[in-house]
Amino acid sequence: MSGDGAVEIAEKVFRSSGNRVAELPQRLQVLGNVVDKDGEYIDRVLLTVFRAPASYTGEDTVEISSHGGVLVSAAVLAALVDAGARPAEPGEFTRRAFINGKMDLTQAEAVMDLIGARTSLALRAANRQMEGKLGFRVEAMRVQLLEALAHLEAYIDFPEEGIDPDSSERISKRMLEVSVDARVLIDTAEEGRILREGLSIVIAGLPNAGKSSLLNLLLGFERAIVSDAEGTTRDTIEEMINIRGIPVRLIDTAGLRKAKEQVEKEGVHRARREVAGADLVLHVQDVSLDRDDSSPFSGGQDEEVRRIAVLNKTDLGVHPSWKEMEGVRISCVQESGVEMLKDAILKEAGLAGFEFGSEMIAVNARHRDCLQRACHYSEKAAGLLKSGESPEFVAIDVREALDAVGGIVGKVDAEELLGEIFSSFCIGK
Ligand SMILES: Nc1nc2c(ncn2[C@@H]2O[C@H](COP(=O)(O)OP(=O)(O)OP(=O)(O)O)[C@@H](O)[C@H]2O)c(=O)[nH]1
Ligand SMILES: [Mg+2]
Repeated sequence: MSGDGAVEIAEKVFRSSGNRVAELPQRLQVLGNVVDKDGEYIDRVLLTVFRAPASYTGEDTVEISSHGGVLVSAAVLAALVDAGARPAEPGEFTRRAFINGKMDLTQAEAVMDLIGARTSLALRAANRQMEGKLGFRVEAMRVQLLEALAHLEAYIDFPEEGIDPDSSERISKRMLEVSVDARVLIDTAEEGRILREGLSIVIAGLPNAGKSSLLNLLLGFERAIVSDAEGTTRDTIEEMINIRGIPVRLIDTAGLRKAKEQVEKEGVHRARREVAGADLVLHVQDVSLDRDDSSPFSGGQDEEVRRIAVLNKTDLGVHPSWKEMEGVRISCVQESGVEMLKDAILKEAGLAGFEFGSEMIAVNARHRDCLQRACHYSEKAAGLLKSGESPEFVAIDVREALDAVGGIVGKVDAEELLGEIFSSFCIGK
């Protein structure tokens, strides 16, 4: 519970051998019972009081650790609500922490990234952001812009002077520095997307090539049905895996062929759709058979997706027609070639030796949009200065850039923006 009244409400439900919650030392766990409004015992719990501002939200906060289980925690929550509390909205604790100045917006977002992280690399990136590494960089940009704006404002106050070439040069240098800094961060957005959402890899190819066998092999358990009947897989099957710290959404699909029957047709249709939207396609082929040069891909969009030729069933002996063919040779039955395939995947996705810069920053899509706006207006302002435009006009663009940069860390007044960010949190964070 957080906010005014948290301690008073806790008082009504908590019993601990005569201790009053209001008098408990803060940050010390105390053993006691939670009771309902009729004084009936619910659970034996530990309770901790945090006094403002030394709490997660910056407000008075009371934490109750009850036994696990759905009924127990529901009963404890119900007792608190009966005593005057209300359930938190999604992300409300972190939202309050942000509003009370405990963290900037990039740090608040990192809380979400942290909870959602699926690999150790994603976790490290979230932790860096939570430490304020991104906020720090953005703050430096803000200072540059504010100083540029202050100089421009001074000229606006004395219009008869005009900007002297020296100051003009200095201001435009600041603006260009901001745009360079912004570009460096924008370049991390693709890594950020992959760490947050996962690299999407689609397994595709002719029926019976061993696509589902490959999914199972990479996954480490028998997830998809494997059989020697062509057209075994109909619907797409999606699982998350971790390839050397990179989260990957691995998608098995129906064999690409001209299907006759309705369900398989739909399966092939779905397979093509997945292929067109993939970051990378693993084109699985059976090397024990004579090589057929015709592509199972339909041309157009799905031909443009990056692709790795995966030459499967090497254990059956390689048909001579595959001799010259480039690709990763594997056998799902013998479980060979997997590490080479992983190397190839990371290389093809541009993630070989994936390391962030020493600072491990990887921005999200919202940051990227703000940074692009900042970049655009900083460069525009520099251009206007160069062409001798009056300071009023230049200042308009500098303010736009400042607004964009401020949006990253939350230094703007935008209820709507906050609503959008925190509504994607889970309840209780
Ligand atoms: N010998 C050998 N057989 C394999 C290998 N990989 C898969 N198979 C066999 O090939 C057959 C087809 O495998 P699946 O994984 O079901 O093939 P698929 O590409 O998913 O097939 P569809 O879902 O029908 O498109 C099965 O009998 C597998 O056991 C391999 O590396 N070596
Ligand atoms: Mg299959």
